[in-house]
This record gives sequence, C-alpha cells and structure tokens, in this order.
Amino acid sequence: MTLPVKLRYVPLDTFEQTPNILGAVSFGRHASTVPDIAMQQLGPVPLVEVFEADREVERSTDDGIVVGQTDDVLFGFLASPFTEPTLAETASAAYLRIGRLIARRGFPYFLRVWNHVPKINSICEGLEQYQRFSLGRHEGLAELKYEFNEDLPAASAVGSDGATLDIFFIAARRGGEQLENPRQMSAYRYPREYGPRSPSFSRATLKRWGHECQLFVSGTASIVGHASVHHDDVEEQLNETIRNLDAVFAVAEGRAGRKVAKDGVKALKVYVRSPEHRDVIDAGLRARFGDQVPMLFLRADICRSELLLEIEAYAELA
Ligand code: 3EB
Repeated sequence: MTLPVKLRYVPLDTFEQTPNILGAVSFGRHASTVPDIAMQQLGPVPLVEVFEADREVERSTDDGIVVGQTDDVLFGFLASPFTEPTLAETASAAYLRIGRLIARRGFPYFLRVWNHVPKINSICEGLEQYQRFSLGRHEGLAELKYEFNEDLPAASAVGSDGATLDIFFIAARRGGEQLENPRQMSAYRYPREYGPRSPSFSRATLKRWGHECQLFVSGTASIVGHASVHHDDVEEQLNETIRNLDAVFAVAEGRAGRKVAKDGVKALKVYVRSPEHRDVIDAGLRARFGDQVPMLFLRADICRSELLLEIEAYAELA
C-alpha cells in the first residue's frame, strides 16, 4: 500500500501544482488559497506545509472546519476567535467540534495535531495561556472519551502572532501507535507545577499502512524527565533536543522493525524563539540530518518561557 498522505514542505510559488492536496497550511499570510497561521518564516524561500494525498480529494467546510478527505485520511483546520480569559473554554469547544466531526465522518483517530496559541506565554488572571489551553484541550478530549494513555496523538503547541486559536490535524479510520520517550516523562503525567491539567499529547505517532510506516514526532525540546535543561544556552538546548529526537526514533525503529534512514526524514519544523538563533540551529541540524533534509523555520514563542527552540519531525520508514 502506498502512503495515503505524505507531509511535504513546498515552495509557496509552486505548491498549487502539487496533485491531490488533502490540506495545506501557509505561515505568514503568503497564500490566500489555503489556511494561514500568522507567523514569521525564517528561511530563504517561503514554504507551505502540504499534505499530499495519493488520490482525488473531497473538500468541504463543516461546522467551521476546513476539511479535505479521501477514503483513508482526513485533514482539518479550525481557527477559533477568543478573548484572553476564555482560552480554556475555547480550546475545549474546539476539540469537541473537531472530535465530533472526525467521529461523524468515520475518522475518529488523530494521527497528528498542531496547535497555535496567541500570546502563549502571557499570564492572564494568574494562569499562563499555555496552561489555559492545556486545561481546555484536556477537558475536550476527556469529554470525547479519549484514553490518555492510549489515544493521544503526536502534537505541537506553540505560539503565533495571530488572534485566533488555530488547530490543524490529520485523522484516520484506524489509529496509530502512541510512542513515548524513555528520556522524558510522558507529558500527560507531568506534575501539577506545569498546569492544572497535563498536556494531552504523546511523543510520537507511528502509523502503519500495510508494509509502509510513517512517524510523526511531536514538538520536541530541551526537556529531560519533566524539567527544562540548559536555560539560556541555545547550542546545548539543540543538542539535548537532538538526543530526544534520536531517542524517539530509536523507540519507533524498535516497534517498526526498521530504521529511520537519513533520507527517510522528510520534514523538520523548527520553532525558534529568537531569530538570531536560526543559523546556529540550521547548522547543527544539517550536521546531524544531512544537508538535504527539508526544514521549515518559524519564529515562535515556545510553551515554556525558558525554551529557546522546539523541533518536530516527520519520517517515512521504508
Ligand atoms: C514538552 O515536551 C514541550 O502541549 O501539545 C511539545 C509538544 C510541547 C506538544 C503540547 C507541548 C506540546 O512538554 C512542549
């Protein structure tokens, strides 16, 4: 079986020629034909994140959610306006709408979710916006009856420069496997100091399609156990993050019984708090993953204020 969806970063000026676009997301108001997240790209060429299907795509808008689907996979994008103190309620309502849509359409399993939270580090009425978001997401997923040790998808949750809570995702008829990282505490078990409800995500989703496999690795940062390490040192945060990515790859390789090849890493998305750190991160990632690895750099606030970067990965295991 060929992969029903592949994730690719495609130059903005040619991405519309991609056949069978299941969904696409631009960053920084470049493309008017697809949903956009208000963020600054830090690369030389503006890129669009494209979910490429293997056949014709059926498009619709349902309950405010932009949807693309084939027989096997569903992409969705939802932007939710909110006022700062109501972010938890907004997040829980958004997850309920999304969860009901994917259930109704027969794709109840998330493979990967991306969350973009405006002013993610700002404190509103004594609670950080990221923690408010986590609280709402947790309540939404609990109401949808997701099992926190079984059904949590790979995810990223980072800032944006916009005013809406933006969530996009891909979902399938049958679930992937939830992977954790032995170097890190599972996020859904983080202690109370990180918020009243723990962040509901797994470290990666491994999805098999017949003999082929794909791996969606969550946003990964310089965290060991549950603690952030190497405050104020971007190069050490990068090295720790690469060790975490490698640890997740190793778990996936054990499960899948095959390797994540260098050319199997099809996408790395790098969230950078300070634009001046971009080049040193770029060099470190090329040293580890090779000069040809596709990368998309975004300026973003990360969900803990001491974290300077976060990196997510997508790989195909042939
Ligand atoms: C961490 O490991 C860093 O709340 O969905 C990374 C990926 C992080 C996803 C989320 C948060 C999330 O806790 C932060």
